[in-house]
Amino acid sequence: MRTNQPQTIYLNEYQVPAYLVDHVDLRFELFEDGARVHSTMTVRKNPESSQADAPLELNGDSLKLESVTLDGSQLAGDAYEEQGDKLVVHTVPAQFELNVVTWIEPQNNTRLEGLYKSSGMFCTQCEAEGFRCITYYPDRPDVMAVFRTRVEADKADYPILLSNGNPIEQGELEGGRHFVTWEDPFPKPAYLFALVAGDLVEKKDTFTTCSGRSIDLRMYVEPRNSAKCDFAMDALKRSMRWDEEVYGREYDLDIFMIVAVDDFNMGAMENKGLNIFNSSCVLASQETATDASFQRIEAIVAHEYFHNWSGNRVTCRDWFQLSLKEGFTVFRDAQFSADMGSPTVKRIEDATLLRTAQFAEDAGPMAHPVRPASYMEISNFYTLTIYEKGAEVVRMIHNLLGDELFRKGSDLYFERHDGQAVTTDDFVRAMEDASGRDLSQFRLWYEQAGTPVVTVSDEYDKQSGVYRLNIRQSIPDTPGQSGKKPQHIPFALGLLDQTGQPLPLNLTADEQNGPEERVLELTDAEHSFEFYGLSDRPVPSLLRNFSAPVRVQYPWTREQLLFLMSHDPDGFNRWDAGQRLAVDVIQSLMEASGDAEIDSRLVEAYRSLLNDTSLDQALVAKMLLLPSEAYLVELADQADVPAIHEARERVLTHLATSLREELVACYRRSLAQGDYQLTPDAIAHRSLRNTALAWLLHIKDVEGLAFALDQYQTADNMTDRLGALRALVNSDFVDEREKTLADFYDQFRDDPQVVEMWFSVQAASHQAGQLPQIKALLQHSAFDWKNPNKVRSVIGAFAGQNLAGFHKADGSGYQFLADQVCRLDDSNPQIAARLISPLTRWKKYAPQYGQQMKAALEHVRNKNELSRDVYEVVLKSLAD
Ligand code: B3K
Ligand code: ZN
Repeated sequence: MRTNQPQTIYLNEYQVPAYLVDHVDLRFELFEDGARVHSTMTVRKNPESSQADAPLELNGDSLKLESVTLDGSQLAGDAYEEQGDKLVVHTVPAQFELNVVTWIEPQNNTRLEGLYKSSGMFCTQCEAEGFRCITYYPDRPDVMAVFRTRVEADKADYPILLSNGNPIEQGELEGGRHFVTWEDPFPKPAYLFALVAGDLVEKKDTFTTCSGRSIDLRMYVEPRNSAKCDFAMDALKRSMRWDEEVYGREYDLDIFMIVAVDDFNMGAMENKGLNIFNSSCVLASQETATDASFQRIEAIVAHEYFHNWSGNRVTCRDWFQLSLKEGFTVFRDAQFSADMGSPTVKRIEDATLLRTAQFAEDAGPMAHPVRPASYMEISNFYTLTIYEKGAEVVRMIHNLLGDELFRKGSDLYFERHDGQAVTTDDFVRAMEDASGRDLSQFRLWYEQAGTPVVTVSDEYDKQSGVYRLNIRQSIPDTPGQSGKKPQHIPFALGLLDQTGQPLPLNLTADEQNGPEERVLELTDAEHSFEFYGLSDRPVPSLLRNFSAPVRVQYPWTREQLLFLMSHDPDGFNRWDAGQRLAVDVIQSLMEASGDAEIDSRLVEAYRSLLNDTSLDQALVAKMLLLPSEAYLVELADQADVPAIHEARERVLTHLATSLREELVACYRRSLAQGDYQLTPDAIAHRSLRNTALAWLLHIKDVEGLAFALDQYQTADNMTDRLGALRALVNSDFVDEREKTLADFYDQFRDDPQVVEMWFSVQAASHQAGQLPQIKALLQHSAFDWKNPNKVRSVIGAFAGQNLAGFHKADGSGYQFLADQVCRLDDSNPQIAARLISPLTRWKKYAPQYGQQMKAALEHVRNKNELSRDVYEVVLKSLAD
């Protein structure tokens, strides 16, 4: 057990930096047994700091200090001090040049923070606090400097040497070595620093900006990946154009580079001019990537590119402001993806993630506001709340202001704060100033954690023709926060008549032709809204397009849900009505003892979805997917996973058996859709086909088996090949499953991204992913403990997606996870802290499970030398 507890950092203790750095000159000498880093900083006292004679404090982690020189004189040993994670220089003048030389060992860096090696190349990850693993530096985002970086390495092994900005000089050195010097004219925080050195192939393209400047676009990948770059390059160009057109943002440097690396803790990183990507989030080809991967790649390429303005040109003052860049940038990439594909489908996907995982986070022990007030380890705060809820908060501002004023607000924000490190409050203020709207109550979205619950009831008076909605909001207590104030919630709604026609929303008796949709603004704990001139009781369509990240409670009847499923003009709410109906059917099966009947109306609703080809097939493809087990857990009080799993499987079996003919027809129809394309419609057909296949195999249909084997063999793309494999893996056809799995591995064993899919298809399956099988996967020759993608694709998929395999009454799944977390904590704490998250919600589960989960957490807590990352998560999860 650890003895010295890590410190908590508080937002309200923020102080401006005592010293500023204007320029940094870096020189990296890269060798096989380590790297020497020479840093020369131009430093001055911050005129805004009240700490008059403060010593100079620089952050450092795992560094070997070789020398410190101030204004050309080497400092004597008593002039400075290395204090754990700091270098303190006791007395410094008002302005000076400081030179620091450190020795680091990238080849032994398994944390993948700072400078490290991945498949033979050097690369970096500095956000949030990785730069301090490279050299001593004021590693905080409000210290912004102009960086010049010289990289030196062996020329044969590392022909490509990259850093931020534009290349300004290159040349040969003795001993077969060479160098390249890069200069980034835009002042930036150290977290945006990047360096890459390796033997990489270069893919070239260009982009002409709106003002006519020609930008060199470059992708650098290992030679074996050179055929997998086109899609990302195209997505990059579309992102650049889109940001000009929609936000008026032009790219600023002369070159923009993307590098793919295999070992990476997260998806990608927006380093200025040199984005570094996890290979799985950038490399793709028709044969090796699924539709979901293509869409993810497009979104991440856009996201990192958009950060050039929302994050880099305007950055965060401190890490409490993380959502300033992440929430805004996720909102921007969601708008982009909606424009590139189907807006309704994109909204459904985002809302699904939010309702399944972010709501769970917001109701658990790690719940925190979009702008947290404290943290121990900032790496733990790259959360769904910061990213996804943060994006919803920006979306609500967009909805309240409308397109035009929102754009005025974002223009003002970028113009006012260009080159600055600012706060979420500055963002909201720019929106207020540009629009004239008062967002003071709205700011509570940044300060209060927890998902608001909006409870709706209604009354209709036939005589007066008045329909009244009573709307209450409440926000649950979260760790450290109770008694919350009502928030400003934009609540979009419509009313339908009995034939499904939209009704005018007249808010006064005199109004005649009110709009068919309104956004009500909820600001009090309780409101009543009256709608006039209605000759019949209407059916309400609530929270259209998921206009706020809240839970809506309304006593829908199944009749109303069926009606909305087929009539609501709001595509999102059509889907949502179907989900609510399916949830209701599954939940009532769980409540009823014995063999309760399954409502035949659910079957009929799915039958019409399958039969009616005039419907938007992209929406149908989404509507056919039953609510996930994870979502059903989230909705439960004391979740009993095996019971949830069994009830959901029963509904699936019943639907598939009753709709067998329709499924076969749907399968055949969607197969006849022509050549491979990456359009929303083609994607929808592949999704329909693979859902039909999965359902048929679920009921062990032999014709379905023939379809699956044939599709597996003949597919010209990975979506269909993997779809067939997944259907087989989740079926009872054990022999075919094993044979196909072996064949798939043989075909793709040299492609790490595909091998990762192969791992996760098994680990996420309750058929192929029971604990002994998971343990066998960890022994597989392709498994690699040092590679985060492999760890996620087996252990992450097992604990996060294979709920029935993971949640066993004997606690074996939990104990297994705890052991793996302990093992990983020594090599890569960030990954360990993420992996443990399924255990943190132990209070959510029925006691026989929850207690075992708690015991597994306690086991982790008792480990020696726990990292700060895992310590914080375990401590908070076990708190009362
Ligand atoms: N900003 C990075 C995330 C860094 C995570 C550090 N632990 C990627 C992104 O959100 O674009
Ligand atoms: Zn981001």
